[in-house]
Amino acid sequence: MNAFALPQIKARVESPVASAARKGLSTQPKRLPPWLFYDADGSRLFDQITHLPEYYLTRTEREILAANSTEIIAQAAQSGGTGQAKLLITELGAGSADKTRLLLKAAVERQGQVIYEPVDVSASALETARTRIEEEIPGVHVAPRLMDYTHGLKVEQAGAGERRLVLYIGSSIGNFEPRPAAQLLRGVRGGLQPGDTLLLGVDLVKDESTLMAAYNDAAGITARFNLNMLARLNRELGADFDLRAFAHRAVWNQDKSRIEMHLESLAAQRVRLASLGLEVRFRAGERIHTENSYKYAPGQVEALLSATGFAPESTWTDARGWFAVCLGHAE
Ligand code: AVI
Repeated sequence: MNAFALPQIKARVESPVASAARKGLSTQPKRLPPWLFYDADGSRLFDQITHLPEYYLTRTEREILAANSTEIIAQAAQSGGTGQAKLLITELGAGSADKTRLLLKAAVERQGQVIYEPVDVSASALETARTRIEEEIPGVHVAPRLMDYTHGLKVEQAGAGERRLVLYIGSSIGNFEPRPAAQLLRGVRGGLQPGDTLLLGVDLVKDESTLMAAYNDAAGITARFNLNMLARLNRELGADFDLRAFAHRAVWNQDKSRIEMHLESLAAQRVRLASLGLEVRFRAGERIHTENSYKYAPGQVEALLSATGFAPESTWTDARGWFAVCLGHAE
């Protein structure tokens, strides 16, 4: 035997899905992180959610962008009193081509050619965005960036006469608690130069019945989206969750100004996660917290921008005041 042989240490490197499940199901109260929603099935279900009659968010933000994209692009190009800059557009999340298209078209009209950088952790989402956008909008060159932007934005500095416009639309910031949301935006600011801009879309507080309906749709698609998280653990970790023994629950938490999504165990039961060698017990009525979706009060989005290194410039909203899109420049 080699005298220098290292002791046999069985290193177990778990996948992010495995560690999230082990950690979240071994703590009290149980919770699973919302990024677990988005495997291929979950992404398809989310796309269906965005077309539901009750899910006003996507439609309303699109309405705002349709009415104001020319002005938004013009403001971003002139932001910080730097004259007329050429915009380089970065989007956090690969984005539904649908809403992004409105801004890209306005940018092409203004400057002829645009470089568009979708940033995402999913290579397939980036590839879909690239083909869709390049096919649909001549003048846009898509430069995908495979990256986790929640730990800071690492991008090249915009060139002379250029400004970067970062899009964080779709109210995705609402899925972060206040402190991580501010950390995320500070991380984005860290990758930008003064005069670069951020366009942030947020869902606003409104009457409870409208909010509740958006997360409890009659067709049951949001329930399937929520339950898909357990189906995913069955597929990827050899778990034996019985999907009929859990129910989708979405509730409005007034104190925290957020919709919470949970999966409630309908009976006392044990679930095995074979590849983790883990058995998890549930009491009847016990819940797994899967998502928060924060709803902002008017003025709160500007305060968030100011607190994270951006000077708010303009906010656009819809006629009902249900959703807001706010532009701020890096100070
Ligand atoms: C992606 N995010 C903004 C959605 C939301 O409304 O918070 C996710 C979602 N959850 C349930 N329905 C949609």
